[in-house]
Formats: sequence, C-alpha cells, structure tokens
Amino acid sequence: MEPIISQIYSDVLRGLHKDVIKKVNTALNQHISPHTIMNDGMISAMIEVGRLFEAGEYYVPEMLVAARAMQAGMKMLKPYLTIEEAHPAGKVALGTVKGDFHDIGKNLVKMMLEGSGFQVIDLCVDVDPEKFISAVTDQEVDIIAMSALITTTMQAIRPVIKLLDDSNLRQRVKVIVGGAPLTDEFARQIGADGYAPDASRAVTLAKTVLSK
Ligand code: B1M
Repeated sequence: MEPIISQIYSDVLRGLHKDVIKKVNTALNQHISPHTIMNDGMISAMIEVGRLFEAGEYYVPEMLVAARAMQAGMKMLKPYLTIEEAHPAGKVALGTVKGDFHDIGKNLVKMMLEGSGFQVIDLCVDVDPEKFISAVTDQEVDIIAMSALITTTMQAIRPVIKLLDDSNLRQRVKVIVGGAPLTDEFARQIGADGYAPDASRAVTLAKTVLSK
C-alpha cells in the first residue's frame, strides 16, 4: 500500500479531518486513483472503526469524528468521481430509511450514481416511507434506492414496498437496496428488485434493473 494511503487510513481512524483533507490532496497530486483513496484509505478505515466499536474500544464520539473525517475526504474526491451527462441514465430517489441516520454509504452511492450519469434526488436520512412514494408520483423517478445500516432499520424497507404495492405504483418503479446488514436473500424476501453490496455495484445494479 502507498504510504500516503496508510496515512489517510490512520487519520480517518483517528478522526483527524484536517489531515485527511491535506493527505487526500497529496494523494491526488501523486496521481493515485480516487477509487484507491476511497476504498483502501477511507472505507477500510471505517470498517476498522466498526470493529473497534464492537470490541468496546471506540464509542459513539470516536465513530462520529471518524465519520466527519471520512466525509471531508469524500468531498475532496467528489469532483473526480462525478461526470456531467446531458441525458441522465435514469432518475433515482435515494435515501436512508426511517430511523436510520447513517449517510456515508448513501453519499458514496450517490456520488457513484451521479458519476455514471444518473440523476439523483437525495432524500437524505431518516426518510418517511411517504417521501419515497412522493418521489415516484411527483418526480417520476425510475428507481427508489434505499440504504439501511442497522439490523433493526433494515425492516423499515418493507413498509415502503408495501406502500408502493397498495398505491398501485410498484410496476412504475424499480426498488434497489443496500447497506451492511442486507443480503441478496433479504432483498428477494421483501420484494425488492435487487441488492448491491457496495457503491460501484449499486451502479451496475441500477443499470441492470432499468434494462429489464
Ligand atoms: Co453506527 N452503527 N450507530 N454510527 N456505525 C454501525 C452501522 C454498526 C454496525 C457498528 C457496530 O456495532 N459494529 C452498528 C449497527 C449494529 C446493528 O446492525 N445492530 C451501529 C450502531 C449500533 C449505531 C448506533 C445505534 C450507536 C448508538 O447510538 N449507540 C447509532 C444509530 C443512529 C441511527 O442511525 N439511528 C449509530 C450512530 C453512528 C454515528 C452517528 C456515530 C456514525 C454515522 C455517521 C454518518 O453516517 N454520518 C456511525 C458510524 C460511522 C458507524 C460505522 C462505524 C461506519 C458506517 C459507515 O459509514 N461505513 C458502522 C460500522 C461499520 O459499518 N463497519 C456503524 C462506511 C460506509 C462507506 O459503508 O455505510 O456500509 P456502508 O456503505 C457501503 C455499503 O453498505 C453499500 O455501499 C456503501 C459503499 O460501498 N451501501 C449501499 C450502503 N447503502 C447502500 C444503498 C444501496 C446500495 C449499496 O442502494 C441500492
């Protein structure tokens, strides 16, 4: 691993957001790929933060500062991951489900979708099921993409799909889901059109469901 990537990893882990900004800049100047900076420097650090939290070595404040450092780094990478396209590949309403405030993964999915030419309506976090439905009726999105990070909040995807069914809207929109506790099997069980384990595969999935 490039030394600068290990430094970014360690700075995210310690929540040093100013250092992360500086070092992401240095890594970009060294022509290291934004995807390497994101995956090996930052996402892997957040995975370690989760492990430390589970082990009782990190508490919520440490998770928060690490998250802030990661967000700062992601902001720097955004221009490199996003391309403008005149004709969007599709329109996506993206949000973290009701009761869940985790948004780092969702924001990455947003960046990658936008980078691949999708128009993304960001419904943010703790999204009421009705808000997803309004995106279909008022904004005519092609895809609803839901993120859930906690084993309890993943259940909040079900009411959205039920509401789509009850409003006779299910045929009008594709539903894709993701987030650490989710699986392909869970997606199938709840009647989603697909599950993606990470942001780049969310893009492939979005393209696949629209081609069907
Ligand atoms: Co939270 N948290 N957290 N947390 N947190 C987890 C999720 C947890 C696994 C930590 C742990 O115990 N190991 C655990 C959940 C356990 C469970 O499931 N039962 C947990 C907990 C318990 C909690 C609180 C309850 C803690 C507390 O208050 N006692 C609380 C809940 C708050 C709430 O939401 N109601 C809480 C709070 C927080 C912070 C606010 C401190 C902070 C969030 C800051 C923020 O998001 N702005 C935080 C953080 C940072 C984490 C960990 C450490 C990191 C999450 C993250 O950002 N990962 C996390 C542990 C972990 O995941 N290792 C943890 C990096 C990110 C890039 O990955 O989000 O998985 P991820 O996204 C990936 C894929 O999943 C996928 O693509 C992304 C990029 O590749 N993906 C999608 C995500 N969404 C997708 C949507 C798609 C497709 C793919 O649509 C199609």
